[in-house]
Amino acid sequence: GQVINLADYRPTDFVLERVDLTFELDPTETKVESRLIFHRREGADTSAPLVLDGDELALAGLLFDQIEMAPDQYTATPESLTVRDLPESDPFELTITTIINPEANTKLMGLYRTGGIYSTQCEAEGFRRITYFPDRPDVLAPYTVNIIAEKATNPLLLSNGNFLGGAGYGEGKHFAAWFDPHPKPSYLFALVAGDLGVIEDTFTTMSGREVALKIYVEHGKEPRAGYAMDALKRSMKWDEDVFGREYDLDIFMIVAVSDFNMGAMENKGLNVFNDKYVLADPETATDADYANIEAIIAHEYFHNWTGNRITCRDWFQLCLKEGLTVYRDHEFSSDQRSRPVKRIAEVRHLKSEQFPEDGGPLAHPVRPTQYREINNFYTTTVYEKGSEVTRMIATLLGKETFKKGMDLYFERHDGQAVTIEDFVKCFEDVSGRDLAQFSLWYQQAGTPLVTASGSYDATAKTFALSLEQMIPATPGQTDKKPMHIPLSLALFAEDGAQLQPSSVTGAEYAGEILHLTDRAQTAVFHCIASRPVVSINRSFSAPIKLHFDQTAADLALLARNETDHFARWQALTDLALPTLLKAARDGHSASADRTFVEPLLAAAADDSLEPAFRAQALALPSESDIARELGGNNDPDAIHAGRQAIMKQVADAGRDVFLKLHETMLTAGDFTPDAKSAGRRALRNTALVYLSYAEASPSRAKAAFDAANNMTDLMQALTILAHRFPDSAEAADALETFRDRFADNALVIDKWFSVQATIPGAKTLDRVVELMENPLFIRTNPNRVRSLIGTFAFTNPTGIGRADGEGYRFLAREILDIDARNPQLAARLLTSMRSWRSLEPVRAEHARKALTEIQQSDKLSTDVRDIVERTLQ
Ligand code: BAL
Ligand code: ZN
Repeated sequence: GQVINLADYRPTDFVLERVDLTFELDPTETKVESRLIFHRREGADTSAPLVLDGDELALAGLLFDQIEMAPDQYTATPESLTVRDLPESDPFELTITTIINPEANTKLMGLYRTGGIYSTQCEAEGFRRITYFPDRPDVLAPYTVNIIAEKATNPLLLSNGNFLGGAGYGEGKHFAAWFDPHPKPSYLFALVAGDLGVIEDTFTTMSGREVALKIYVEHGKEPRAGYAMDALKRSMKWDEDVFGREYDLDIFMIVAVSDFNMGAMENKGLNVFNDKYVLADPETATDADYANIEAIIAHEYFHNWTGNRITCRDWFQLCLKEGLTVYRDHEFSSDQRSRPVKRIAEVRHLKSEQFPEDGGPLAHPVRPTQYREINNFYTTTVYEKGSEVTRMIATLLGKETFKKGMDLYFERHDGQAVTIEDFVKCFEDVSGRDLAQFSLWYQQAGTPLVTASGSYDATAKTFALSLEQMIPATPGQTDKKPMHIPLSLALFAEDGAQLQPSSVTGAEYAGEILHLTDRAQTAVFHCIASRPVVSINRSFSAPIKLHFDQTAADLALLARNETDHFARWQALTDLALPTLLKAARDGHSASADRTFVEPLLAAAADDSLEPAFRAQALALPSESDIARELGGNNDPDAIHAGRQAIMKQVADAGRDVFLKLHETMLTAGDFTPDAKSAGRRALRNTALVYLSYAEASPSRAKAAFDAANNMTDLMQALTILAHRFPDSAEAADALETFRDRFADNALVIDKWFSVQATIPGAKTLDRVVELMENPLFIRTNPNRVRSLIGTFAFTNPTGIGRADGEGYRFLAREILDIDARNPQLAARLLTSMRSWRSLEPVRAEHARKALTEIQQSDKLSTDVRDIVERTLQ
């Protein structure tokens, strides 16, 4: 694939006015007739040919204003249709016919048919696999879609917009017509046909319009769609209340499918979801599943305004819709649940997924300036760091001004395809602030490192805080400029009370936000009566790494007294890290420092704190967190052994606390998935993990497994048995019982694969290979592949990274195998190798060889080639 550059952007020569599509659905020979009305753009070169995109297409017919075109007037290849010598008429109509094979489409991009259901995935460049088209996000038009199909197998015929009507159509067939009046780019096109069950509801919008809500699922699964419907209605209401955004069609549909590359897709009026993010009931879904469903239903719904009504000019602007929409779904979940607990979870995710990306060979700016394969840019940098950048704008401007900026954005750009500059300009216009330096967050890759040191002058009653920022070099970017970093900051006295300075010099400080804008800066806080304990980057106001040497006593004070509970969690984590890092070197002989264990147990036992917060505090930094902090020469076995030793010591020291939590953190009555109950379950189950260390026996977990009345408890007990006591009869029994009970539930069987793929140690590879032969493992199903191979590659460092290199060789083989069917899935799996250079030399060499083996294959997709070459460079 060739490199596409942001700097080369140019609008099209032709403006698309209208799209009329007719699909005659057939499993292997679907006929697509596309009528496109174009006019020449004012000022465009009149001799310019019309070039349309294709991907693996064959042209079956071409009419210009209803007249067949002569073969010398155009060139059709699988990748493009070029029409030369266009007649004078303007506007003009082009009618293009293609025949496509949905059953053979294993890439799951474009129109595909699996399990008897036709569905589409067009973002980013899937529409060109359906018909020749100007397949780019800045080409917007209203669509009419006619679908013709066999009635018996496809009672349901769905597309975007409002339903126009339908009727019988010849023998055994019927048709349906849909019209979407809102101009949209092709990536938001969707079509679904087949035989599905439905649950229905309605929502009355703020202006009193009634919207029909429908969620389509496989027959028999309707009862499991209720929570998704509830989440949808709450999302619609929240977007009205918080962002003033009203829904704009008569109907909103969600379809859950089981073969899907992504999590979900925000097609206009017809969201298509991976069923993992729709289906839930207490027996089969964990609390985490419920939270994910709520967040993703909200995310796709929120795209209706941030993505669909206002879309991206080009794919470099992907964060314009994704970063912003992630920010919106984070805010929604924070309002629905506990804000500090949600923030802790967000930051954990950011650090474990985005920081390694930003610090490795795949690092790229939130808004990249070049790509070879856009599918490879649906990354945590674009999504999660993009959300953090939006969040920083809100922090810099304050809630009200941020709201004004969003209002202006919706008003100014509705119906347009715009850029990050257009977005940022709205906030500059409402605030009067120059955001040029701030915009470096979109342009410079790499996680900024901020180093802080403080000194108190008791005579002058001043506290000086020196800050320095450094942005590491990343691929293609060596010299970085200093960024505008908003640091939420507070000072505390020894008694835990907050200290208010009379004034601050040397840096802008307002609303408890300190603006770090220079490479090095010293802020002086005046009238500080006693030596302060500083809390920096509260609520994780900026996505940075912070180096700040604080004593254990100061951190313990923050862990006890910070009013910001995110900062309390951060303090507890900072207390634990040195012990865990040291343990990664000392292995089994590692010992836990009391200064970290005591505050941790105090927080665990503190009934004034939310249970969900306490569970987060007790979940010590993971092995990959520790690896990231160590930064190089990493030995996964040593990290694992060290962490295990520390877990055991915390468990022994806190045994009474954990026993009490396990006894008392029960939830009364029937299962409910609300955040409070989920928090109690999380804390109780965390206590159970520690007790498995303290008691060194599977008995309690086995009893919990037998007693569980919901999937959260069942899964936690199963995980303890399988991970902590993998060779025990209890673990084997529980795995078998679980499999037999849920063998016909694909989403639960995914969990059964994952729990086994994540058993620590070198032996797990053999188990993974064996599980791939299990009849329940279906190679063509992305969820199944991710649950077994993906989980193994991404979250089992001692398994994938076993010292003899077999893990990496296995992964290379599987990636090549998957790439032949589904390049997107293969490329995503390969990103699990992004941190290979921070392994110790022997493992790093095994990883390099495995990557080279992939690179040398002569049949690679553009997707995998792009990732493997960047990973090795
Ligand atoms: N647009 C792809 C799926 C999502 O981010 O919502
Ligand atoms: Zn999205």
